[in-house]
Amino acid sequence: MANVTVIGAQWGDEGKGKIVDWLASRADAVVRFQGGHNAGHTLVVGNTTYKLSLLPSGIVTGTLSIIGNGVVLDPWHLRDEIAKLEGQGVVINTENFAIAENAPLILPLHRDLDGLREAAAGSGKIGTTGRGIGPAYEDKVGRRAIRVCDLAHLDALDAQLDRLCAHHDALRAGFGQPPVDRAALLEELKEIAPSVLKFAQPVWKRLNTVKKAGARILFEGAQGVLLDVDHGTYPFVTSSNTVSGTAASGSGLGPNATGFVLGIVKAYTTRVGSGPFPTELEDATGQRLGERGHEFGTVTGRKRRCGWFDAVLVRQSCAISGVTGIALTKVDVLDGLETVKICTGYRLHGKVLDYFPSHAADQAAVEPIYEEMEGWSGTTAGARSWADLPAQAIKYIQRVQELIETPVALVSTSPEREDTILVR
Ligand code: 2SA
Ligand code: MG
Repeated sequence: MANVTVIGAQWGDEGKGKIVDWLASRADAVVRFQGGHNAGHTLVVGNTTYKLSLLPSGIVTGTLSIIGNGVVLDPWHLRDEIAKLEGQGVVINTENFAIAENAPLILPLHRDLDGLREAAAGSGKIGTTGRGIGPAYEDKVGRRAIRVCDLAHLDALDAQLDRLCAHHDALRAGFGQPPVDRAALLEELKEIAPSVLKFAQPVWKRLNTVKKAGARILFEGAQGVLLDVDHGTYPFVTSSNTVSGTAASGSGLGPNATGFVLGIVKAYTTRVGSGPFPTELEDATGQRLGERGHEFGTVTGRKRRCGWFDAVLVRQSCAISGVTGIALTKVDVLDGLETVKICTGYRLHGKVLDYFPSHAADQAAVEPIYEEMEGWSGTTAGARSWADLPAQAIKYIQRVQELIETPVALVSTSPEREDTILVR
């Protein structure tokens, strides 16, 4: 296996966790390069279910797992997630886990601000995970962030705290909130510092060393291309770049390291949070997809919106992210439907579009153009080869591949690691 970069090609929750876990057992290092504990990756190994949100999925298999500089790190959440996994028997130590010393921290004041803004936005809210992701990235770009390496220099943090607190105090005042309790923040940082510093290092260096030694590196994306801050359904996006290119900048390896770009694609579409969703089904079929697909957020438990497969969106995601091949997941959720629909284009003010436009009002106004296909009555759940699939399901997969102009490399037929069809 060469290096692989796994990204979501829709709005997240495409089933990346299972695929990453499957690939992690064949990799020498697994790297998270963007996002934070807003991600939710579910891994089912045998009888055990692991729910990860910040740690790279490789941690479960004992593979070297790295949190890159592109991630925003909540140190308290990190401590809790490590404790939870250790409680499930997972071994986490400095041999198999490292954190980029230049990664910015998510602080309690970021979570506060995330919540205040969402509450104030009413029906115009983004529907964030409330984890402080956006405000933490803002402070990174605003050059105000406290970073992992600062935890080793907390006695020299005065000037940085001045700038950070001046900014946040002004914002908080706008919401009628008291200023940041600086002394308490510093105390909290002092208390948490050792549990993070233990793993902190220049991971760009470690990664370059393992790369030179021929290691196979797996880059684990979070969320999906349609939530990318540049390419997604702005402003209903997350605050990081979720496209494959971020694997390089978010880890400290050049773009030639990203290798095979595997786009994870769900056989239908889901979205959690607000924003446009052309193929959304607010009827019994949407309900059925949600129930059969267990479509609830891993992090927040929110019910996911469901709809038909949108080939226009996925074609666009694959192009923007240079996807080499896709893994198609959750085909079994479509089992038993009499007919299935695929969106092949949009109608906007009388014109036909073969792409998703950038303006929010246009994104909300496009009407999907559907192609209808016969469904299949047999089951695809647990299939491990093409021969196990009903003929009509194969036709559906082939049509998806044609429309998105990207080959299908894998088909996943259940959450189980081994229920996977390798196409090429
Ligand atoms: P944020 O918190 O600032 O990143 O939210 C901004 C938007 O990004 C969406 N978002 C997600 N969408 C799908 N899955 C995500 N992870 C969790 C999961 C979500 C959960 O895997 O289930 O448990 O609710 C994720 N993270 C961020 C979010 O819904 C906003 O639309
Ligand atoms: Mg998820």
